[in-house]
Amino acid sequence: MLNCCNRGFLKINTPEHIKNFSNFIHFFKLLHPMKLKTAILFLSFIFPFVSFSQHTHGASGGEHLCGTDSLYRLALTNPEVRKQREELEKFTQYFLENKLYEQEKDVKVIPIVFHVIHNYGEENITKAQILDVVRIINEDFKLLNADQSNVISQFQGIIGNPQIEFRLARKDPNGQCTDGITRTVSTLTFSASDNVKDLISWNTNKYLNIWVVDKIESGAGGYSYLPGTTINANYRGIVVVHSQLGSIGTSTGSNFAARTLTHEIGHFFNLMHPWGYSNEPGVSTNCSMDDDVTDTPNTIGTLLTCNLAQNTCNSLDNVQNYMDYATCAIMFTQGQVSRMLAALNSTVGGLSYLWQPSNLIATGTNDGYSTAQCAPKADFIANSTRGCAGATINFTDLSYNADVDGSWTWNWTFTGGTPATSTQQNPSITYNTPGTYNVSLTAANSTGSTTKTKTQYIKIAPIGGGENVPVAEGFENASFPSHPSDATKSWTIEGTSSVKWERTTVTSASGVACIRLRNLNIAAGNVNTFTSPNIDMTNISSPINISFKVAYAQKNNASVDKLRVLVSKNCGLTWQPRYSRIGVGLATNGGAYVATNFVPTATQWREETVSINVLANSPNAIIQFEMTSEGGNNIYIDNINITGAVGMDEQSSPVAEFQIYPNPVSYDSYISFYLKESKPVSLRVYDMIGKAVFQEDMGILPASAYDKAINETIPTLKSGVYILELNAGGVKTSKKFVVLE
Ligand SMILES: [Ca+2]
Ligand SMILES: [Ca+2]
Ligand SMILES: [Zn+2]
Repeated sequence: MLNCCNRGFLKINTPEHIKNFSNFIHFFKLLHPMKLKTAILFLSFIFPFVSFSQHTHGASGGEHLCGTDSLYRLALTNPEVRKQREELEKFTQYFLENKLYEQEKDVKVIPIVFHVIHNYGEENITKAQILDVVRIINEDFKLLNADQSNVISQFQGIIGNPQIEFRLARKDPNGQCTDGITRTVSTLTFSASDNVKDLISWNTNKYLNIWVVDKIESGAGGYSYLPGTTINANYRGIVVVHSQLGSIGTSTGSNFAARTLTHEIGHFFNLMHPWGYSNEPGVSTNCSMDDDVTDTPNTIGTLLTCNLAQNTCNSLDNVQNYMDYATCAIMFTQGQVSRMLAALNSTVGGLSYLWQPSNLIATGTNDGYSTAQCAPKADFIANSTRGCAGATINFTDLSYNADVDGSWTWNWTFTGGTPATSTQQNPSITYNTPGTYNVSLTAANSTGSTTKTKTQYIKIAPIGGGENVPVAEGFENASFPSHPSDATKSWTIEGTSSVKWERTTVTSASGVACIRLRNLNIAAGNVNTFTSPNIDMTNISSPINISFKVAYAQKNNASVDKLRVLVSKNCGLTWQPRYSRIGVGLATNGGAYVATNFVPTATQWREETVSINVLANSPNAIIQFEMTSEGGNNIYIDNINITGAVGMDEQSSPVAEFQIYPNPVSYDSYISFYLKESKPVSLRVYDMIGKAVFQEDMGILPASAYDKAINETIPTLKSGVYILELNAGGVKTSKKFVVLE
C-alpha cells in the first residue's frame, strides 16, 4: 500500500500501511545494501509507482482500498521496472540540467482513446460527457483554463503551460475509422482494476488509453501508471470512474471531479503528488519527502479542502496544484511542466512515440486530417426484457462511433412483435404471444452499416398459469430450480457473476437443503437473482405475505451487500421493491466479521415476513430475490412461504362484483361489474397461451353498475378457455370463461 496514493478521502489501515512500508524497505535493503535514509530518497524514483485517485464519496474502503499490493510486489521485484525508472530519472536530470525544456516550443499532440466499459447502466456515458472532459484537459494542458486568474499572487509567476493537446483518435489500431470512443459490455465495470485492460487496450505506444468504469475495485476514483512502472505495456494508461469524468452528465460536477483526469494525466506524464511519494496526504512526515519538482513547495498535502493560506512545512503550500487533493486545483507549476516534457522525450512508458508526426498520421490526429463520419456500430437496449402477453416494450438505440445525422437509418426486426419491423430510432413494440424472441437492429449512415442481434432477448409470459397460493419452497427437491413435472412452476436463476444462486445441502433452516449464494468471492457490484414462477393470484386478496429465513455474515465493516425482495404483477416488465437489507442490517450472526466461508449454525437464521398486498388479484405475480454483492460473505435462504386470503380484495379495487354469467358462455351471457368511482375502463381477452385475442377501450365510465351483453361486446371465439381482464384505472381484475362449440 506504500505508494497507493488516493485522490480524496483516505481510509488507510495504518498498522498495515506501516507493516508494508517496513517490508518494502526491508526488501529494498536486501536488493541494495545502503543506508535506509538514502534508500528512502531513492525510493521516489526507483519504487514502482501506481497512483490512485479515490472516489470522493461512496468509497468502499477497508481491504478494498488498494487492491494492487501484488502488482506493486511484482513490479518491485522486476529488474526491468527498476531499470526503466532509473533510466527515466537519469534522463530527466540531464534534461533539466541542460534546460532542454527551453527548446520545447511546439504544442505536442497526444492521440487518446476512451474505452467505456459498461453494463448498459449510467456508466455507459454519452459522447457529450467525453467531449466535455477532452475540453477540460485541453484547457488545462494548454493553459487556457479561465480559472487560472484565481491562482493566488504568490504562485502566479510559476504557472506552467505544458503545451499539450489531446485529440480523440480517428483511426483505430487497424487503421479503421473511429471517433476515439469504444464501448465494451462487461460487469468488470463494477469492480475494475487492470482487469478491464484485458478486455480492450490499444497499442500504448500509439494512444493514451483511458478506461471509463462504474467503480474501481480499490475504491479509488482513478489511477494511472507512472512511466515505466508496469511491465505489461497493454496496462499503461488511466482507469477513471465515470462520476469523476468531466463536468457534465454523470459527473458529480465538482472541480475535484472535473480535474481528476487532469491529475491522472499528470501522473501518466511522471508527476507525483506535491507531498512526495507517501500515499497518505496530511501526515507531518511528508515534510521530509519531496516530489522531485524544485518549484513546488514542500507540503504534507491537502485533503478535499481549499485553504489558500495553508502552510504545513514552513512555507506557503501550493494547494491550487492539480497534483494535490485540494478542491480548488487550477494549475501546474513550471517545474512540473519541465519534468513532464522530460518524460515526453523519453521512450520509457512509450511516451516519446505518442506525439511523433508519423504516429499522428497513423492515428488520424495530424493537423488537417479529416474524414467522413464512421459507420455506426449498432447497439440497443430494451426498457425491460420481460413482460406478459400484450406488453409494450420500449427500445432505445445506443449505436455509437458516429454522430447521428440526416443520413442515419434504423432497421429493426422484432420476431413475434407488433409491428414486426420498424424504422424509428426508438420504437415501442407490443408482444401479444408468449415466447422468447430475438431482436435485431441495423444502424446505417452514408458511410456504412452494422447489425446487432440479441438472441432470446425478449421473454413474454402467458397470462395466468403457474403456481397457486399458497406457495411453499423449501428447496428440498433436487430438481430445483426446475419443477419435477411442470415447467410453468420452475424458478429461474440469473446473475452477472459466474458463481450464482444454487441449491445446497451444506446446511438448511428446515429439511436438508436451502439456496445459497457463495458471495465471499464475488466482486462488488455483481447482481444475482432467483425468481419465482408465475403465481396466479386472481381472487387472492390481502393480507398477502411472503416469509422466508435468511442467514448472512459480513466479512468486514465495509461489507455492504444488499438483499432485496421485489415483486412484479406484469411478468417482470416492472418491479416494486418490498424488502431491502444492507450489510450489518442483513447480518444474522450477531454482526461478527467472518473472513472464511460462512455457514450458519441453527441459531443464525432469521425469519422475515414481508407484506406483498400489491399483488392482490394479479394473475401474473412474480417474486424475485436479488443480491447485490459488496464485499461480504455467503448468504442462505430457506423456507419461502407465500400466503394470501382467498376472495376479491374489495378495498383496493374500484371494481366490485365482476362476473360473467352464465359461464360457459352462450349468446345471452352478460359481463357485469360495479364501478365504485369514475375510471377509464378497458377489456382484454386472452386465450390460454396468453395471446391477446380481443381488446376494447370503453373510455372513462362514470361510477355505476354495468351489464353488457357478451355477444355485443366480444367477437365470436373458438371453443376453449379464455381470460377476460377488466382494467379500471390501471387496476386489473381477471375472470376465466369457457366457450363451447
Ligand atoms: Ca517540490
Ligand atoms: Ca429446506
Ligand atoms: Zn494522484
